[in-house]
Parts: sequence; structure tokens; C-alpha cells
Amino acid sequence: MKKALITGITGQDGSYLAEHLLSLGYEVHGFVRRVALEDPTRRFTRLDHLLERITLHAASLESYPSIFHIFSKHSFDECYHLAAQSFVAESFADGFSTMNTNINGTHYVLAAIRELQPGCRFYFAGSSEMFGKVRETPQTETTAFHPRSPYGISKVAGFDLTRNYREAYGMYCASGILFNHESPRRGYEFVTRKITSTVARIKAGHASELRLGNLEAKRDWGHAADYVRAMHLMLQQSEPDDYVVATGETHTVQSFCERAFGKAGLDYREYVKIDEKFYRPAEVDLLIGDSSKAHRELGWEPRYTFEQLVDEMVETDLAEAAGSADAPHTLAGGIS
Ligand code: G4F
Repeated sequence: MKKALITGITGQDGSYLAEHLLSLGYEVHGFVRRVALEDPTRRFTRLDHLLERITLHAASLESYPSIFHIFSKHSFDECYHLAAQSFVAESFADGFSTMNTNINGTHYVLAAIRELQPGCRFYFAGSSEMFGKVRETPQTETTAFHPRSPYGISKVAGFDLTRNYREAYGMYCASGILFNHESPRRGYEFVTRKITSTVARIKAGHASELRLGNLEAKRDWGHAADYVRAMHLMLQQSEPDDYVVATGETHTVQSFCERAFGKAGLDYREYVKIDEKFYRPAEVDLLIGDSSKAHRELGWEPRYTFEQLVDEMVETDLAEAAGSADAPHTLAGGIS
């Protein structure tokens, strides 16, 4: 039985990946912060249904000794490094923390694997934010990076570290350059979930408007459940490499709103208000990925369409809002 370690297992991608690996017969382990272990009801909502089948270890991306300790006690065939500060807007608010966690955290995990288990295969969660001010459209594995946020810069550094460990030490290290991927498990601060959860609250009579920033921004939105399959495939090849994972379709934030409100029988123009506070100091205007290499070499294809993704998110939030007057998305209006 193969053993996999997932950093960031409590997040959207971590929970889908854990499910996927369990379905393939893996023994699944995860890194979690000690504070999460102390508050499992709130912190493990995405993992509730899996807790009996996975093993969790307390470790912090800010502490090399804690990471070293886990690798010295347990051996793994594969390590999926998903943990990061992943909210772009927060990286503008506190670039230092984002850099520390994302760059040093990646370096610590790579260094511990090199020291203790150089045969363990390593996956790095790269991001389309690395393309930033895009040099060409669509973006591929050879498109130059021009990150436009501290988060994007930290991901370029992680990508370079991963490639360097592969080239310098001959380790199996691969990066996925994943475009935006969403689901009903998405955090409420990201625009898709902010939209679908607010649609549900409006429908239930708990909210009357949705305040957003740039409606013209274009994103290539896929489903997280599809994207974790690509992560796993990247670690099953004869040679490690880097892959773009995207749908190849792009939509504006406005068209996401149109579909989400429409699904609930509402007209977005009556509820969406522009609020300058949700604009970013530098924006990534257009993202659209070309996953030909992943199709060709990994045999990966997305299963969800954009419409299915939005509909699933709205349906889930409608069901949740109907059951609770003060769902956690009351925060959504305040986070930029
Ligand atoms: O949902 P977002 O916050 O995601 P963003 O910045 O594209 O980043 C996500 O995808 C990346 C992959 O490319 C990941 F690496 C990253 O970790 C994260 O998962 O914003 C999407 C777009 C942006 O252009 C933003 O300016 O929506 C625009 N937007 C407009 N109004 C808003 C809002 N975004 C948020 N979060 N909140 C708003 O009110």
C-alpha cells in the first residue's frame, strides 16, 4: 500500500485529494497546525467524513524541526505540498507573512525530504498567478512568469525551488501550474464562493446585496475534484515534469455572477454593487490555460463544465442557507 503525505489537508484541495488517494487504496497522512487539532469541529469541516481513515500529524510550515520530525518518524512514497497562504488579496495586506510561509515552508519540506527520504516523490502546488501580467494567451508551461502579487512571487519562488531540487539532487519533484479551481468546499473569501454563498443568503432573506471589486477580471475556473486527479497523475510518470492544469475556457467575474444569480432565479444587476475596497493594487486581468501537455502525457481531462461547477456551488449554498440563519459567510462582505 502506498503512503502519501498531504500538507494543507484541511483545505479544499487537500480534502478532495485525500478522498481521491483513499479511493485508490493509499494510506493517507496529513500535516495540520496544532491549533487545528485543538479545535477539530471548526477546522476539520471538510475532512469530517474522512477522519477515521486518515492520520494527522501536528506540524508548522514555519518550523523546520517540526517538519523534520515527521519525516524522521514516518516514511512516505509521495508528498503533496498544498499548504500555503493562498488568498491573493491577503498577500497584499501582509506580504511578509505570505513570503515566509510559502517560500520557507516549501524549502523546509524539500530540504527534509532530501535529507531523510530522497526517494519520496514531491508535488508542488504552483499557480496561474505566476503568469500575472500575461505574456501570451493561452498560457502554457513555456509562458514566461510575470507575477503581480506577493502571493504570485512566492509561488514563482516555490516553483523554482522545486525545479532546482529536481535538477540539483535528482529528486522526483513536479509542479502543477493550476488555474483557479473551485467547489462547494471553496473558502468564503474567494470570489466564486463569496458570490454563491451571498446568492443563497439573498434568496433566504439574510442579505440584500453583494459588494464586489473588479467584475471584468477573467479567470479560467475548473472544479477542484478534477484538478486533484491531475496532481496524482503528475507523480506517477517515469520522469518528473511540470504541467499546466486548466479548462481552456475563460469567464469574467460578471458572467459568474450572471450564472449564479440566474440559477437561483435572480437578476445579478439588482444586487451586485461595486466597492473600491475589493479592487487590488495590481490585478491579473486575464487567465486562460492550455493543458495540452497534461492531456497528452497524463491522459488528464476535466469532467465538470463551467456551468456544472457554478450550479453545484449554488445548489449546495442554497441548501446550507436554508438550514441556518447565520452561516459563516457573514464574513464574506468584509474580506477583500
Ligand atoms: O477568487 P479570487 O480571490 O482568486 P484569485 O486571486 O484569482 O486566486 C485564486 O486562484 C489562483 C490560481 O490562479 C490561486 F493560486 C490562488 O491561491 C487563489 O486560489 O479572485 C478572482 C478574481 C480577481 O481578479 C479579483 O480581483 O475576482 C476578482 N474579484 C472581484 N471582486 C474579487 C472580488 N475577488 C475576491 N476575492 N473578492 C471580491 O470581492
